[in-house]
Amino acid sequence: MHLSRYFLPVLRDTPKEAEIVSHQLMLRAAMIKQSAAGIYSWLPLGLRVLKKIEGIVREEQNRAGAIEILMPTIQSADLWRESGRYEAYGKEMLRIVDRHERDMLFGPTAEEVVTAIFRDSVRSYKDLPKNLYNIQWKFRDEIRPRFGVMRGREFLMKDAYSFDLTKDDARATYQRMFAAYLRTFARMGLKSVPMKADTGPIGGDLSHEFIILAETGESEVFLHKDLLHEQVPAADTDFFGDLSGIVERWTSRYAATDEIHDAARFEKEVPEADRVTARGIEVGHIFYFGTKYSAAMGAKVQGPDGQLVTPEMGSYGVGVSRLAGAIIEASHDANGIIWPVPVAPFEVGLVNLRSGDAATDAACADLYRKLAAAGIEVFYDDTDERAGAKFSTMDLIGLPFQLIVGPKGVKSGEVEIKARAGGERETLATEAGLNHVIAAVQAQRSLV
Ligand code: 5CA
Repeated sequence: MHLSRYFLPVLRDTPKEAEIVSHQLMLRAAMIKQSAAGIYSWLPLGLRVLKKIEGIVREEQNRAGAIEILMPTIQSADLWRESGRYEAYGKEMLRIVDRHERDMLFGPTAEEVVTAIFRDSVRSYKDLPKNLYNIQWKFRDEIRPRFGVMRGREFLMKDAYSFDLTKDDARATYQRMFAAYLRTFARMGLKSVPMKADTGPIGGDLSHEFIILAETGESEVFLHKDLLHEQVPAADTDFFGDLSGIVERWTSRYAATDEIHDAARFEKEVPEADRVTARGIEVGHIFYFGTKYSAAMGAKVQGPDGQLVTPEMGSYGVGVSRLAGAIIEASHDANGIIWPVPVAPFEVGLVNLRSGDAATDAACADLYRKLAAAGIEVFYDDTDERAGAKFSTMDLIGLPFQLIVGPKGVKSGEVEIKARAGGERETLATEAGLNHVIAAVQAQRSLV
């Protein structure tokens, strides 16, 4: 992509309305633009990040056996009357009346819709288990939308819903999602820690929040420090085998959000030197709630003995749009964002220090072609801005590697390379610099 043909309206100054660094940087780097309170447009650079996050979530869901569908954003109130949640959900639900005076709503979650799909199409235990997910916009009329996409009113969620014949099967499904979440967040360069959680309006008695530590997190968290070094399941993990060992390893040490924190237990179970108190961002939340929705909505399948059985359910959410902000909270410096390669909007920034100079233009065009041929996503600053402005834009948008090309280097057959994370610059012979950057990108594409 050539910057001269792109749409990147970066802001030089920090917008006053943004309280936390990810919100400030997302606005400054022209990733998002607010449209109304808690409602954002995604500009090209932000959309590329959102799609990368979505892609990782999708791959890990598929690996763990979940099947993608797409449910509507607008739902019928009657479905929610069946589950008894229509009145209970309160003011967070955006209620809509259509032209025929029918009560509709913008879905804040989709347990009812998916249970109706299941009820109308699955008849036999032989069709179980099933785990259906979608990546779809949700709306919650949050009383205080804030922190940009971290607590929006409209936000993108991956929500999966599982149906199992027995409690044991449901527990195995829960464990599969648990393990998939560990991989999902690690692949984005995040350290997530599952913590026992309150189930709120979704219900049930077993749930874990997946929390990443960041100073600006909304909740205070308490955990054993070893959890920060625990191993994430590898790509070749058998997701259909027994995953209880993985879950056991991740849940046997103390970890709790302030909602359910028990100070006495924390002090008893965790030696003082191992106690970590920090702030966290909830990037995922998984629930096992048994037959709460299947029973209320009359979803049944025929069991092996011919008797009707009400399936056991769970639901599993990932805050896809929230993750864009959460990753920035975890990875930035004073100059801007530092994208981990797997979620970077582009992998390499190519900076032409003298656009219009024939030799420099030709050298850049050649590098661009070679990077693209090697399958690297390149963002080429071919504008006639001054060098200083180009450097600060590149640092702000946080592409993992920069290739800097000026007339002097072209004459001596050299390029400068810079890794955004460490900030170190190095001058290498052009071909060596090119190969170095290609190898570095390839090495960092898969983090687990
Ligand atoms: N139905 C269940 C699981 S699919 C559910 O809705 N769970 S949830 O309420 O915990 O939401 C799932 C995830 O969505 C949260 O972990 C969080 O990462 C994200 N999320 C929730 N509310 C918001 C919001 N207002 N803005 C951005 N992300 C949000």
